[in-house]
Amino acid sequence: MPKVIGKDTGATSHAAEFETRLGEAGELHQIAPENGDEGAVLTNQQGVPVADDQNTLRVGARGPALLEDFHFREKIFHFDHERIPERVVHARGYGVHGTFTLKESLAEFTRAKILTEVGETTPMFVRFSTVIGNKGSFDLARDVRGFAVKFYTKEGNWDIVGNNIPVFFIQDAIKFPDMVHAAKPAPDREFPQAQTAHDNFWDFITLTPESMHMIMWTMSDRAIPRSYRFMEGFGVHTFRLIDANGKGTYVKFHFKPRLGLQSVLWNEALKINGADPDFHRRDLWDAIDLGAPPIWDLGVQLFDDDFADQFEFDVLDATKIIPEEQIPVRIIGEFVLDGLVDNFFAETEQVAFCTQNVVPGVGFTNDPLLQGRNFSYLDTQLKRLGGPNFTHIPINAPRCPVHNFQQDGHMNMRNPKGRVNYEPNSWGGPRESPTTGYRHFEAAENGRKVQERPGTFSDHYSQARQFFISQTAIEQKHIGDALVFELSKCERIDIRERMVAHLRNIDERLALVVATGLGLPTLPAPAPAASPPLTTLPPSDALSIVKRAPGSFAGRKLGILVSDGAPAALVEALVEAVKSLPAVYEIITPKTAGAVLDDGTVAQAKQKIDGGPSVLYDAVVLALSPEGAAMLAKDKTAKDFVSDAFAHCKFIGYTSAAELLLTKAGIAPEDFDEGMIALEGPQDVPAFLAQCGQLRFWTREMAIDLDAAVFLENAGLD
Ligand code: HDD
Repeated sequence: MPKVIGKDTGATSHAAEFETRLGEAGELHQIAPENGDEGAVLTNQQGVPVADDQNTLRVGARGPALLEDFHFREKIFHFDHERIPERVVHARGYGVHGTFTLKESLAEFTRAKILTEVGETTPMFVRFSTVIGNKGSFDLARDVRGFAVKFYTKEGNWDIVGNNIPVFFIQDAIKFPDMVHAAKPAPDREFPQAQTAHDNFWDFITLTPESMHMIMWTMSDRAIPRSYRFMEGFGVHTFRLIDANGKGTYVKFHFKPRLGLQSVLWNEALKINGADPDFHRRDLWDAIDLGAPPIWDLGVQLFDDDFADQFEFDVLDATKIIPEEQIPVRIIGEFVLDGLVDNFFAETEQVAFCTQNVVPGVGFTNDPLLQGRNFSYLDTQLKRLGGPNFTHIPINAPRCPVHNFQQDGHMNMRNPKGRVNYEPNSWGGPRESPTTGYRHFEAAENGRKVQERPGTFSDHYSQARQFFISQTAIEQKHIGDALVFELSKCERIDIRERMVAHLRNIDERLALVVATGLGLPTLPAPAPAASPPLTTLPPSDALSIVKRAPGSFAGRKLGILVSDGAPAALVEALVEAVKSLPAVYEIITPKTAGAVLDDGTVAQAKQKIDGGPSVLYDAVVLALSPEGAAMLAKDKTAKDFVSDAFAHCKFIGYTSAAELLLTKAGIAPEDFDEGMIALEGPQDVPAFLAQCGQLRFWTREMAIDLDAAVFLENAGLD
C-alpha cells in the first residue's frame, strides 16, 4: 500500500476550538426536519404518506391526468412558488453564523448591554454580498461588498448594515433609486450584468460629484477582494451611543479582519469569474468547514460635538470618513464567524436586515442617508418576505422575550393566547418600561422645512485626493488602470472627458494618466468645484491595503502543481509547513487520479490542471520531474497556469526541472525575479513560505505591464 498525501488540505488547527461555538444559532436547526434519514417516510405537506412519487394519477397508463391527484397538484403548486423576489440591491450574498464577545466596556458612553457586559457573548448572523449583480451573478465583480451584521442581543436585535467601504456614493437617500438604476443593467437591453463599466453608470457618477470619494474606493483594489475573510467592514454613518442619562456620543463602527486585507488583480478577477463564479462563497464555506473560521475585531471611533464642530467636514455626510489618525479606532471586542447555515434559503435568503433595528443605548444621527435607509429597509422586507410577520421567521426572530399586542397578518406564527390585545387595559401586561425601554436621543431640533443640501456637504474632492495619495504606487496604478478600463467601455466621449475633468480636482497626475490611457487629445478643464479642493489633508496609511500587509501566509491557499516523479520529500515538506501556519493547499496534477512521486508516494489531486488554474491560489509551486516538465511544457493549460501566476505577481516556487515549463510559458531565465524561488529540497520550504507572506511580488508588475510605462512617464507616481 503506497503512502498517500493530499487527502486533507490543511488548516485544521482551530477545528476543536470552534466546533462547539454554534450556540443559540443551533436552535434554528431543530425547527426544520432533517432530510437524509434512513427510514423516514415521504409525506405531503399535510403529513399524509406518499405511495408513488414517480407517476401522476392517470386513466390508464397512457391516458389523461386526473385533477384528483392532490399530491401532484400540491407538489407542483409549491414548486411554482419557491422563489421570492431577490433583493433589489445586494441580491447575491452569503451568510454565516457567529459569536461576538465584548472585551472592553463602553459603559461610560452607552447603556447597551452588548457593549457594556465584558465577557458576554452574543450570537450573530452576517451576510456578505455584492451590490449590483443579480442573485446568480459571479463573485468577483468590481463592486462594493455588503457586510451586514445582525446581533441577537438580550435587549433585542441590533443590525449594522454596513459595507467594506466606509463611504457612500450619495449624500441623500432620495438619490438611491437613481444611483442603483444607473449602475444596474440598462432597462432596454438588460446588460451589462454585475458591472459598472458602462455609459449609464459613469453618466450618473460624473453628474454627481459627491460620488468622487467613493469612486476612488471602488476603482481601488478594495472592490475586488480576495476573500470575504480579508475585508474590513464599516457601519459607514455616524451613529450615536446614548448613556443612562440620555447623553449622546457620536460613534462610527469598524470591523477589522485578523487575517489582514487582501485583494486580487483585475485580470485575475476576470479569470476567477470564469473558473469559479462562487469563489468567495466557496472560500468562506471551506474556511469554516476546515475549522479555520475568520475573526474580526470590532472597533469604534468615538467623538463629541467639539470634535464634530472643528472637523474639516460634516460628520453627518456619508461621503466622508474620519481618518484613523485623527480619531483612532478603539477595539472593544471580537467576532468569530464559525457557523455554516443548514439551509441557504431559510437563513441567508430570508434574513432581513434593517438599519432601524437598534437596541437601548444605540441611536441615530441626522445623516440624511441613514434617515432614508431607516424607512427603506422595513419597507423592502414586506415585498420580499410577503407580510408584516417576517420577524417570526427563525433567522429574523429575536433570541429574547417578545411581547406586544400586534396580531394577525400573513403567516402569523405567534398570536398570543388570552383576551387582551390592546393597551392600556385592565387585564394585564405586557406593560411599557420607562427604565429599560428604548429611549430616543433627545436632540434639540429647530428649523425651517426645506429641501436643501447643507453647505458643509459641498466639498467633494478633498477626501478623494486624500485616499489617492495614501496609496502605494502599485495601488495608485491600479486605480488608474481601473478608471481607464471602466471609462474605455463608455461609448460617449463626453462622459469620459467629464470624469477626467473631475480627476483634475483630485490629482493632476491621475487625471493625466487616465487621459493618456483613454487617448484624449487634450486635458479637459477641471470640473467646477462647489468648494475649492483642499490639498493639505495628509496621507492616511490606514487607507492602503499594501501598507498594512499581514506579513503572513496564514489563511491563504498554496497551489502545488505536481507531476509523476516529482520529489516526494519536497511535496511533503510543503504540505506540512502550510498546514502549520495554518493555511491550505491544493495538489494539482495533469491527470485526475493524482501523481506518483519519486519514492512511490501517491499525491492525491484536488484538481486536474484544467480545473485548477493558478488564479485560484495565492502562491504556487511547480513540483515537477524532468519528464513531467517536458510533458507539461507542451500543454497550453499548464503554460497558462504558469504565465498567469507570473503576471499576477504571485510567488512561484519551482524545482530545477520546472524551468523548462517556465521558459516555454514565456518566462525566460533573464526574467526570473526575486518572487521566483528555486526549491532544491525541504530545506528551502521555510524561506519560500516566509516570502509568500508578502502575498504578492508587486515589483514585477511595474516591470512587465505596458500600462506601468504610461504611469512612470506621465505621472511619476510615488
Ligand atoms: Fe442598502 C440592502 C448596505 C444605502 C436600501 N444595503 C443592503 C444590504 C447592505 C446594504 C449590506 C444587504 C443586506 C443583506 O445582506 O440582506 N446600503 C448599505 C450601505 C448604505 C446603503 C452601507 C450606505 C451607507 N440602502 C442604502 C440606501 C437605501 C438602501 C440609501 C435606500 C434609501 N439596501 C436598501 C434596500 C435593501 C438594501 C433596498 C435591499 C434588500 C434589503 O434592503 O433588505 O432596502
